[in-house]
Amino acid sequence: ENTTVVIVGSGVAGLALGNFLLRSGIDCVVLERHSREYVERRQRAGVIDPRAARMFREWGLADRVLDGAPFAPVLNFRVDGETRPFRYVTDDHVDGRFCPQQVLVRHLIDVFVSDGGDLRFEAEDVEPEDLTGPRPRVRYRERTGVTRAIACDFIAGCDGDHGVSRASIPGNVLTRQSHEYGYAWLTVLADASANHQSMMAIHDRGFAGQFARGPRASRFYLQCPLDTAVEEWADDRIWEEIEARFGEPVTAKGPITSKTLVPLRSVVYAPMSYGRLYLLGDAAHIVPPMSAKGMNLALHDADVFATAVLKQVKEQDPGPLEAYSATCLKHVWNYQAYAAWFTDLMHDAGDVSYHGEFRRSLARAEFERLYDSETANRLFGEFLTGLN
Ligand code: RFL
Repeated sequence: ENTTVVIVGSGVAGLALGNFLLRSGIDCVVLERHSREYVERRQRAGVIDPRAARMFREWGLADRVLDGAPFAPVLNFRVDGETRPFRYVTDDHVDGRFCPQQVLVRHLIDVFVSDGGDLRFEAEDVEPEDLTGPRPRVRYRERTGVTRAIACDFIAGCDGDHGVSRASIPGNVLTRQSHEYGYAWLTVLADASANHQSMMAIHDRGFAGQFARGPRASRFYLQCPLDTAVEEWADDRIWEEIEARFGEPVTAKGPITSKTLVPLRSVVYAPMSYGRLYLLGDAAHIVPPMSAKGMNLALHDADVFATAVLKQVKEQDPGPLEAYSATCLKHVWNYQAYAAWFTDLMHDAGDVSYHGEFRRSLARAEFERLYDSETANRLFGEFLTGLN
C-alpha cells in the first residue's frame, strides 16, 4: 500500500491533521491502536482555546467540529473561601469553547469518516520503519491477524506520551527536558452540574478546581501529595475536601464516575522530528493540566504540520517542513513558561508545605497584580486565549 502521510494515533492531533490533509486533497491513513468506542469515550481535557477555534474556522471545519458553551472571558477564583471573579481584557473576538475532549474527538472522527477518510482502528503492533530513507513504511497487524505495510512520504507521530513513534527514534537523537512540580492532582469526574464554567480555589489545604464538562458533569481537581493513592480517597472524603477548599458547599453533588491521580509535570522532547517522522502533541511535549493547554498545543502542531506538508506537496517548498520542529518548539516553550508560571502561582499561593511562606507571599503578590495592573491582565488574557 502507498499513501502520502501515515498518521499514527487518532487523538486530537492525529484527527485534526487527518482532516486538514483530507480537505487539501492529500492522501493519508490514520492508524489507531484502540477501538472507536474506546477513543470516543476517553474523558480528558475540556478547553478549546480561541486560537484553536480560529484554526478550525480557517480550515473550514468550525461548523462541523466546534461544540460546547462559548468561552466567557471570566475566571472564577475562590481565595480563602472568598469569590474573586477575574475578567480579562482581550482585543480579539473570543470564541473558545468549553467542550469535552471526547466530544471534539467524536466530531473529528465523524467528519473524517463521512468525507471518505481512511481511519483504521484496532491496529496492533504499529511499527514505523526506515525513518531516514526516502520512503519510510509503517507496519501493523489488523485484528484479524493480517500484517500490513504502508509506504509513505511522511509519518506523523500523534500517538501520545506512551506511543511507538517517539520510541522508534534512536536513543541518542532526542533531548528530554522536564520539570516535576512536586505534587499530583486527584482528578475526579462526577455527574454534578456546575454553575460556573470554571472555579479555582486557592486555599491553605491546597488547590481545588471545578470545570464544567457539558451541562450535567464536572471535572474536579484536588492538589495532593505525590505518594497518595486513589484508594485513600473515598467519595465522602473527596466532597469534604472540595468543600473545605472552596469554603462553600457543592450544591449539585452527583455520583463520582472516575478518579485518577496525575503527577504535575512539564516535558519537552527536541527536536520534534527525525528523518521523515514528525512528532505532534503529547508525543513531543506534556504541559501541566493547570494550564489547559495540552490539547491546544496538540492542535497547534497539527496546524503547523499540515500547512508544511501542503507547501511541500503542492509547491515543492521544503522550507516549512524543515522549520517544523523549530516553529513548534518556539510556541511550546512560550506556553511551557506560561504553564509553569500559572501552576506555581495557583499552588504556591495556597499550601505552604511544598514551597514555604516566601513563595506563598510572592504568589499572592502576583495574583493581586492580575487585578491591579491592566498590563498583567492583558498578558494573562493573551495566554488564556492562546493568541500570544
Ligand atoms: P492523545 O489524545 O493521547 O492521543 C494519542 C492517540 O494515539 C493512540 N496510540 C496509538 N495508536 C497506534 N499505535 C500505538 N502504538 C499507539 N499508542 C497510542 C492512543 O490510543 C490515542 O488515541 O494525544 P494528542 O492527540 O497529542 O492530544 C493531547 C491531549 O490529549 C492532551 O494534551 C490533553 O488531554 C491534556 N489535557 C488538557 N489539555 C487541554 O488543552 N485542556 C485541558 O483542560 C486539559 N485537561 C488534560 C487535561 C490531560 C489530562 N490527563 C490525561 C492527564 C486533564 C487531564 C486529566
